[in-house]
Amino acid sequence: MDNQLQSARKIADEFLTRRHRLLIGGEWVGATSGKTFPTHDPATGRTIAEVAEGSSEDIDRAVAAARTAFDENRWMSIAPTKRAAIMDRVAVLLETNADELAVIETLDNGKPLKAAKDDVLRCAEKFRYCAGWITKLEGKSFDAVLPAGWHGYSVREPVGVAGLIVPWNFPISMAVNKVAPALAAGCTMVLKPAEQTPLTALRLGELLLEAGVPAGVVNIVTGYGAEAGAALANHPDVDKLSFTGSTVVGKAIVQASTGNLKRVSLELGGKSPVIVFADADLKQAITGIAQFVFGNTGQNCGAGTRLYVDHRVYDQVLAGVCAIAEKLVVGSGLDARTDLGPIISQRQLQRVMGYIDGASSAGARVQTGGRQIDSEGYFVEPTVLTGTSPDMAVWREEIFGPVLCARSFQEDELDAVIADANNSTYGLGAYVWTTNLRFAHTTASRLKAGFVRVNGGSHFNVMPFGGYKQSGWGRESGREGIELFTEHKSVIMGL
Ligand code: TXE
Repeated sequence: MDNQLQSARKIADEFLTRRHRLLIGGEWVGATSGKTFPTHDPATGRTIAEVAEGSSEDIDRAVAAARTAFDENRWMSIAPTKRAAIMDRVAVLLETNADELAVIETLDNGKPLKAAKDDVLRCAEKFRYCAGWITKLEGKSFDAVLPAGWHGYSVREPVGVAGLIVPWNFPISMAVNKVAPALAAGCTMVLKPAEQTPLTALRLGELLLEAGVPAGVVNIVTGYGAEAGAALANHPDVDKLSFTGSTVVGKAIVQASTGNLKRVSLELGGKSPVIVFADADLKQAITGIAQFVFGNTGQNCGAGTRLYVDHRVYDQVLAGVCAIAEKLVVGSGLDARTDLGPIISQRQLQRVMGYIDGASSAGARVQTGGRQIDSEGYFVEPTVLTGTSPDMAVWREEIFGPVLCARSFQEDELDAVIADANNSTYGLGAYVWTTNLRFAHTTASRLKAGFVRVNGGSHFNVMPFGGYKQSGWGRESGREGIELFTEHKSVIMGL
């Protein structure tokens, strides 16, 4: 471990031993019940910290604090350029504390340190990007298209108090993906991190205060989904709920929101297809396929998990992806050699193994991997399956582990492949590997997915991100991501 990392580890260890409380109205407070819950290092299964267990009463307190901050204009009364400067300061603080945040993230979530640090640095970029929108959320004038004698304009206003519920696969990134646009739009908020990974969100709370975000604008309540999460989704004084997580809970949130018809945006699961044409740059495709399915140990809503390869290059692609899978080092995220960290929990590990074992029993072939790694912690081998059929759960359902299902297709079967790729309750992402422009454009337009990546890529913070069908509602990132936290008001005036 180099010196920089050693000192980050020391600061992170000091952070872990603190009392982890709730952030309500600018103060760190214990849960009303006095209860705490443990958070674990998935690489060892051991408890690393105790965190305040927020209840519905704590959600009430946090929502009240956010409401007061909103009604008192504590955030919006700050000039737009000054608000942007505060958000820029958050970005700088994230960068300055990136090593320490990365260590905390790795201990809490398991991901390799380098990946955790990249996540933190991307969070800084997200804050900067969103800060830029503060001065650009202007409205429109309608005078030129109105009858004579009328003056009409529209304004974007913050929606009010936002509830933000985030998962454990990218803990700090998911929190920032919601906090930064909500702040840019002028909202006040209550953030509920995942119970498996509450720690970096709490550290983020400290940095927000340090940067000058006023008390009560961002409140953080750690706790379980069924209690604190459900209370936030049901709360009559929450104007907007932004959720990332499972489709099952997404549906529960929609139902919970009907009480006051709060605005809801959802970023849910996926089962993204990957189509490889024979003309693809195979080296690039093989690396990309492996990266998009095994990255973050497959715990990624956009993972490319259903692979269709033109039969002429199928053997080569399959062998290439298997060779990468076999070389990936699975282990503790703190070890610099590690490529893939653990699965988040024993429960998720069992779930992943259930899919693999179920597919093997149903006749699928394990080309590589397929086993749980016998050690402390929750490790599984990166796995490639063939011989799966569309009726198998492993082909249809989101596994959220490093598991790829592969099959080949004949050149005259493209229509069937696209129909099959679209035959999913999900529609988050899709991947196409080809050097042929016609294939690239026609396939991208035919796939029912919120994002299509041709020869790799990302949404780079600026492009819309979200899904068709049961992958969600709304698009995060870009202008739409900010507008999700606004109301559009029109004003008409007789002159
Ligand atoms: O998710 P949950 P889980 C998928 C993935 C994974 C599966 C289960 O397939 O295997 O979901 O993961 C909060 N009201 N994704 O069970 O439960 C919870 O506290 C309000 C895809 O961990 O959806 C946490 O903060 N909130 C996904 C958050 O919801 C509730 C990322 C997510 O947890 C709640 C994660 C309730 N009733 C899992 N119940 C993605 N889209 O990236 C739970 N929560």
